[in-house]
Amino acid sequence: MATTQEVLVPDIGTTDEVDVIDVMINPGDTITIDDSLITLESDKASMDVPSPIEGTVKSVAVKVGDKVKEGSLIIELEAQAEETKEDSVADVEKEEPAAVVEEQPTASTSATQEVLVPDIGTEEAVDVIEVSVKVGDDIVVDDALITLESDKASMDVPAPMAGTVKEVLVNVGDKVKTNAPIVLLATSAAPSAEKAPEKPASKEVPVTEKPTQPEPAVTTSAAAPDNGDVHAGPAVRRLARELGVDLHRVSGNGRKGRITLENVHQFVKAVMQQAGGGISGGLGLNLPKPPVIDFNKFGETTVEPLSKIKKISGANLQRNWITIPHVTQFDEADITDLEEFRKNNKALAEKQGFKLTPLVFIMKAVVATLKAFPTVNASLDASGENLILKNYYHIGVAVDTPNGLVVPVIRDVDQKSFMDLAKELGEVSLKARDKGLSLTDMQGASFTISSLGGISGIGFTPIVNMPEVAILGVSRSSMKPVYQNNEFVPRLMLPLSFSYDHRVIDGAQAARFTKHLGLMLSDLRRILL
Ligand code: CAO
Repeated sequence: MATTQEVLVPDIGTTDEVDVIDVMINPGDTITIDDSLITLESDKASMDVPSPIEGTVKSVAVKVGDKVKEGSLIIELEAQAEETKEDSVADVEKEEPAAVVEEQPTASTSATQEVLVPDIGTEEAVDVIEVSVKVGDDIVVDDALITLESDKASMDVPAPMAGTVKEVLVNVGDKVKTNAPIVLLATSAAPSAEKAPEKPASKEVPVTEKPTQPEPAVTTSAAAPDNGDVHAGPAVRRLARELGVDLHRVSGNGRKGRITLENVHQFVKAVMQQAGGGISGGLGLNLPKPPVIDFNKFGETTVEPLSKIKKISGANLQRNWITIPHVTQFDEADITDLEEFRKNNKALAEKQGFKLTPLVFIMKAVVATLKAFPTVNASLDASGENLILKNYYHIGVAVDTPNGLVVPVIRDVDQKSFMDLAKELGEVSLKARDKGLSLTDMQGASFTISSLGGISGIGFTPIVNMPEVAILGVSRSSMKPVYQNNEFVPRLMLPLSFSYDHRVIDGAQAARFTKHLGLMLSDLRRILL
């Protein structure tokens, strides 16, 4: 049977009137015990008023901006005489305070309360990963005391009452179980009944859960943002006020979308990362941090620091990969005749002390193609609005060294013979592997070639070497049946992978580029035309 009950403002620790800054319910809402009804704010603190009973809201007697005091009517509630509350997902999400042991209760003066770890849903000890309070802190109801982390989830333990922290009984790194003491609180009054449930549950927040990507919104004006109408508890509002966070910009992942302390912390962290670089390198991206994993849990490990080259080239590769919209065009070039020519002249090169590999022919064919497609031999200027076309043909060649990838530059490739190039390529590769390259040796390329042809593979997606706008990847050639003049003939085919900056080069242009390059490679005499 339904009965109508009035819910009044409880003892709020002052006889003064306080402001109603948030009303979370509407007539017709079905609420459960401890659902926040309104938020009150005095000069010193703000606090949520939770519902002591469950039922359906018949009428709401207050609105934002009203002033109320202890005993003021908040709502009329149609309550069910018989409780039929079922265990549901909402129960798991319910934000409940920690358990309390009253040490020296007095009627209305001061008392010391021991706050215990609530029922954390496991008998195992879990880690204390954060202690949010220190001795002397004045805390209000729902302020986070500590954060616990198990294998599956992390959870804040909120304060069940207001008071001053007399002693903190746990440290970061401790392991605690349900009912372990957390803090001793000096309180001015005994805890109110509605804030000391018999078997409290903790709110679980999945470890992987992140707020949705926020826009930068840390308020820089002197005035605090008006957070009155958002769904957040007093501790969260206080933190937001301190940090100047506009809570309208923060996504809440608490019960009914309520904003939690963690949501505010994550939001501020994301904004700071955007402003200061962080993992996204100042690119305005809110990328999640890579997980920190102790691999020793799974087996024996050895730590090997990355080489200096890997660290430097890694940062550049990451920037280029993220900032350049890449597309890779794959194609094949028939190099049967080229290979015959190369083999015929290989011994000549060897006599002079160097190797004549397909790469030098590819370099020459690339330069002839760049001349036909000048926008590929180019860079975007700093504004990103102009293309700088280069009238020189300096080709960067990716060289694999024991310490990592380096890209020495062979200058004026258009003005050098195949033999000159073969000799120079041999020399710079050696210099690169002996760590003998200077900074100048690696500057000024207008286009880069990365050849894995000496190793293996049928294609890959090379990363454009900024400020260039394209790069050619070359894989290992192989004999393939090619349909020519009504029959299949064996031809030596060279796989080409042409990655380009789509802001500068479009797909059709890329396809024409690789087609033209294929023509050059299939008959080197075309280079001279
Ligand atoms: N198809 C078939 N065979 C090829 C080939 C290809 N595309 N390219 C080279 N070869 C052959 C060569 O002819 C040579 O064989 P022979 O000795 O019988 O003539 C053999 O493979 C080894 O060549 P090489 O690799 O020593 O010489 P190269 O001129 O082709 O390359 C260099 C020089 C410095 C580019 C290369 O040694 C190198 O470091 N490549 C790796 C570049 C790299 O790591 N790129 C990845 C960047 S993205 O991470």
